[in-house]
Amino acid sequence: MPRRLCCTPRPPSTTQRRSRRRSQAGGAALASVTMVGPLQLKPACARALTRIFNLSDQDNNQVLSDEELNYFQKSCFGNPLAPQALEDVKMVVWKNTTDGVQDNGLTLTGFLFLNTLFIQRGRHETTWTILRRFGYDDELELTEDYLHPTFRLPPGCSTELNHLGYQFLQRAFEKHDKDQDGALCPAELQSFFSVFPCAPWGPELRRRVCTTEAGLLSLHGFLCQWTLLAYLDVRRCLEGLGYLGYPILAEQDSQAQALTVTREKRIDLEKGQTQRNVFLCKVVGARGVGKTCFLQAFLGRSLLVQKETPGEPSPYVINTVQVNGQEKYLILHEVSADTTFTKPSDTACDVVCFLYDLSDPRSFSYCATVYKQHYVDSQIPCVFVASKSDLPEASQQPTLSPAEFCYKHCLPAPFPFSCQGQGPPSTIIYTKLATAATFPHLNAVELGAASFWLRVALGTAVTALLGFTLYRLLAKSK
Ligand SMILES: Nc1nc2c(ncn2[C@@H]2O[C@H](COP(=O)(O)OP(=O)(O)O)[C@@H](O)[C@H]2O)c(=O)[nH]1
Ligand SMILES: [Mg+2]
Repeated sequence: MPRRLCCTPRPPSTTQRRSRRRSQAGGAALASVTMVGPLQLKPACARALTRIFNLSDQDNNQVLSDEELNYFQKSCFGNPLAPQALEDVKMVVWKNTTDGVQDNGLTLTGFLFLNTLFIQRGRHETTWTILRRFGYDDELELTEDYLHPTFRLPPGCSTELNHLGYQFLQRAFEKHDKDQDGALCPAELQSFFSVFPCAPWGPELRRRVCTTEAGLLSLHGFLCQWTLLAYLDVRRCLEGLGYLGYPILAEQDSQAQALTVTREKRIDLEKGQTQRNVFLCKVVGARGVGKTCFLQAFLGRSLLVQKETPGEPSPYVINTVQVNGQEKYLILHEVSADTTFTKPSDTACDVVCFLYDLSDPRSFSYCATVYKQHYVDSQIPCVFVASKSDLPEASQQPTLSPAEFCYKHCLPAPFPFSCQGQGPPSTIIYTKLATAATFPHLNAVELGAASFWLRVALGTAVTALLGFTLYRLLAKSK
């Protein structure tokens, strides 16, 4: 039994009864309906209809134009309104409300009035058809089927937004970017959130994606956030697209069509190529080596800028990098130094970035231990990074130096990194990480270790042992 849509239903007045009779005679009669007595929509119904109005107001000018009304009518009832019927509808609203029609379109007041009128005239089904089309059930809640359509994610696969998803989200962003400055200010963000039951994210987003210099959410940051959501929590991503009205506005069966499930990673590795566009990099290192700063540096923020960025640090950041001329999304995940690496999800990723503090003699051993225990036999590419390279180097305590350790394990030589200084930090290391993630089948030698060792050989200390191994290494890389 569907819920009642109105409070205080009243028997139709004489005028209404008369007008009903007239309206049966023809569409034009609608215009002469006079409303008497306030029939109130129930709050839940008014809320649902307000959300439907906001979604249908595609240019976000608070008015449904003829074109928007026709789109709405077509998606709810399958056919557009005849031009005369459209005029009649506006006329009846105009006659009965003070601000229901503006700029030759229907305002929210007008839209709610129209629905009240349907109900008052016993045409509840019309309003129910609208509500159901937008995913509401008898309780005026969005149905489970609507918010969470069936979506299968086999193990070893990941989820990415496809061009339909990006196109739709870009449109949603642009709709709310009223001043068209390419960023959403707090008021514009509030307007974007208006179709959600509660804000889908809070101020923590500033530490997760790139923002403009003024700290506002740019289109790039916005798309990054959705890419991260699709990758980490596909259920919430589908839900979010549902709140944004994806099936209706993109004219698709469900939000599932905005997403792609990637091929199983195992097959990518076998074939030596991948179609993926989103990669996950774990950032592993002892406490204090600079992991949080390394993540923020990926958003283009130097230490100085990071100190001025408000908010809690985020364990995830996401940005794009160019790999062989193609744009790829790279997610960095800061792995807490307390992690035990016992669950498969603790280790699973596309590339690992081992961070040690070049000025701290004890920080490398943590990386060496985690590498040997959890990654030495895996197919996951590993990259060692010597952080705080602006500070004087201390010799690391284990017997093998980081460079020797990497050499022994056929890994690229440690890459120096610093986010201290003027201007945005260098992005080279992030490109290296994304490249290693995109081409996991290429071993360290092919990824540049050979040229590094060549430089070592031509430069400083060359031991006899190194000479022989170098020869073998070079022969192998040919
Ligand atoms: N000199 C210098 N200090 C850094 C650099 N990166 C991080 N730090 C400092 O190292 C400390 C620990 O950094 P944090 O990112 O919190 O380390 P985490 O515990 O590994 O996440 C902070 O005080 C940072 O200011 C760097 O590139 N150069
Ligand atoms: Mg940290």
